[in-house]
Amino acid sequence: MTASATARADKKPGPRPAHDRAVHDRMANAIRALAMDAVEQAKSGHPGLPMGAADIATVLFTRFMKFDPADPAWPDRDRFVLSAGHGSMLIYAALHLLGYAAVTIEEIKRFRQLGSKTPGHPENFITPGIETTTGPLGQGLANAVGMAMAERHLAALFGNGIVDHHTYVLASDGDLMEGISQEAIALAGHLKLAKLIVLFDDNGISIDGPLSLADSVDQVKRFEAAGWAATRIDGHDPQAIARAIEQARGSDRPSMIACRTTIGFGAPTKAGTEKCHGSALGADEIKGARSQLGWSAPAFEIPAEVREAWRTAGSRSAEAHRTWQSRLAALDATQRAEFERRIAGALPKGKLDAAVTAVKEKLAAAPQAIATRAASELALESLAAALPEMIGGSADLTGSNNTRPKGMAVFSAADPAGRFVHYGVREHGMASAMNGMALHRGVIPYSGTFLVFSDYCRPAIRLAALMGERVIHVMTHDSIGLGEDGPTHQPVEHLAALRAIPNLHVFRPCDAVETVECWQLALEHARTPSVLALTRQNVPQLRQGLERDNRCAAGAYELVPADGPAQVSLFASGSEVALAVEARKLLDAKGVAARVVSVPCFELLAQAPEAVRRAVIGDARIRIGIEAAVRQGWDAIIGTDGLFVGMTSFGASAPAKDLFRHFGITADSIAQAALTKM
Ligand SMILES: Cc1ncc(C[n+]2csc(CCOP(=O)(O)OP(=O)(O)O)c2C)c(N)n1
Repeated sequence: MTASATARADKKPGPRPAHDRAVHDRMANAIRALAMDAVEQAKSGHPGLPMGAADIATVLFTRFMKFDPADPAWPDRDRFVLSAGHGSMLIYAALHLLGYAAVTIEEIKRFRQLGSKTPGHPENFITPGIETTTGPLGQGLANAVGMAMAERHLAALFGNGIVDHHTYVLASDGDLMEGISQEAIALAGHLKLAKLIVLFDDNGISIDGPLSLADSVDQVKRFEAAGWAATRIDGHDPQAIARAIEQARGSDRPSMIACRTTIGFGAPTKAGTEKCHGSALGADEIKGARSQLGWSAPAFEIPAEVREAWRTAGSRSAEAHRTWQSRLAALDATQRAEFERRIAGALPKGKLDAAVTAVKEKLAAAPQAIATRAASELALESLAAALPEMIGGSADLTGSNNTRPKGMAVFSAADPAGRFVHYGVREHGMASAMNGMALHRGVIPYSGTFLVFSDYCRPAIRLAALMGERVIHVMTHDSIGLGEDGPTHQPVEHLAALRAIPNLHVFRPCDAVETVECWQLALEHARTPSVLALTRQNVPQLRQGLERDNRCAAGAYELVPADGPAQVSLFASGSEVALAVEARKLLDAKGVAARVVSVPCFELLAQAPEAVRRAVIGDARIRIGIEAAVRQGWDAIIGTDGLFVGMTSFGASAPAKDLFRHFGITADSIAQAALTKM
């Protein structure tokens, strides 16, 4: 063998030879037994999927997957996404059997209990070896598309010797019925993500009963139509599974393998029916299953030879891991440091600060009365240059969202080094793929759509917040200020709805300077996703002069003090801050002292130290909140007796100026509200 051939062999260990059929069956039955026993003990859970998909998982994990239980975070491990998260015992059983230290038999016994490593649905932030949090069907599949995109991108930058892994998904009927799956499949097919392999647990059963009650799609044809390689096999035949996976690994397109399985395989009366989908089988059924499967070991006990076979499989990639480490060590020192920095998610701090300061200096020297979406583009020109890990995109609104800074190449099958993704009109798939990219590590995804379509992204944003992933959503056209497109496009309740999600930062900057500060905060918070709500319409630059501190960091701050002891506090966000500043002048002319507080981020204000919060809120007798959206959430700042100038209905189609007047969101009406309350 030549040296280069040896290197290749190191890099790509071929599949392990097949286990003897009897051995395979015993290994798969270990998954089935653990699933039955854990669900029975918890008196809740889903035994049907793990029992049905046990053969698939056994072949995949013991013969194909590249991973090292000793280092679940090995950057070049193959990813496995259990998109059908309700079947969590499948992955817990596999992790336990393969030797992942965190998933002990005690944890399996504590399935679904408080504080266990084996929660009801897989949580990546609880259990080492779990790649993403799944449960809401369809999300895992779309996350996996993002993981496969990140893999291609990083491979293009750092070489196949450092990044070269597959992303496998186990998806159920439910995953494929959800609309998000279409977005994910279409995007993956278009991008030719050849290292993405979906194993479809084609059991023809969902909760209500046979799939035929609700669905008659030919999934093979559907995937083929989207540019995938797709095939149908017997999901209980280990040889057929292995052959199909081998073929998929050689494909130049993403692959879907429809594995015909029997839900609850082995359960004497419930197999093949919805009765074993989501409840404990019961003692008699389990007894019958044990006898049918030829599994005589007591509950939670794995015979030594079966455990040994699984452990051997668990250590099969240790050598590949070692050779990967030596390739990383042999990398040019700068490249290696950059790869490690990016995988760790550490920002090049000095560079970020310098990029932010550069933008602020420009704005101080030549103030700009521009839309905050345009200010965001200005910020991105600097930020994206300083942070090569930023991968942008838009759901077909690139020119409106201003998310593609000049010179950012397009990510495509032909150029995976590109950093701008044309997601197409697929907001949900985009947001979910972004989660997958962030989970992969090595990239910071940001992208754009209209704020009103945050509803189309919401399930994925919620999961990003739950997982604590740094994804950044640029959401422009953030109020009636977008004008003529009318109420279908004018967000009214969206800020409140997004602010209701725990661990999500919703930023609504008032001008160009705040916009760059909010970008900085979104990037710096590594465990919190962000939404940047930005205007379509121009706004004045209210922050003049150069302030190096990030004033938005406290969530809110006094932008304009009152002339003397404040009688009125005007709190506003985004485009309405300029109205508050105008209203302050009107009040001043009437001898009323008012201060203006800009509130770019409710959540950061809520987290600020009590003294800071108190000082910002102040003690003026009259407090007025101003935001071209519903009041919900504002009482935390203005109190239940505070006044609110905003929206109480949907918007309308007209030029923006007319709409602000029509809905009474003007400097006059703000001043009038204060005077009436004096
Ligand atoms: C978005 C979403 N809707 C509904 C559910 C509730 N749910 C859990 S599993 C399931 C469908 C079960 O059918 P299938 O996906 O075929 O899984 P299997 O019965 O084969 O285990 C549903 C509706 C969910 N988890 N996510």
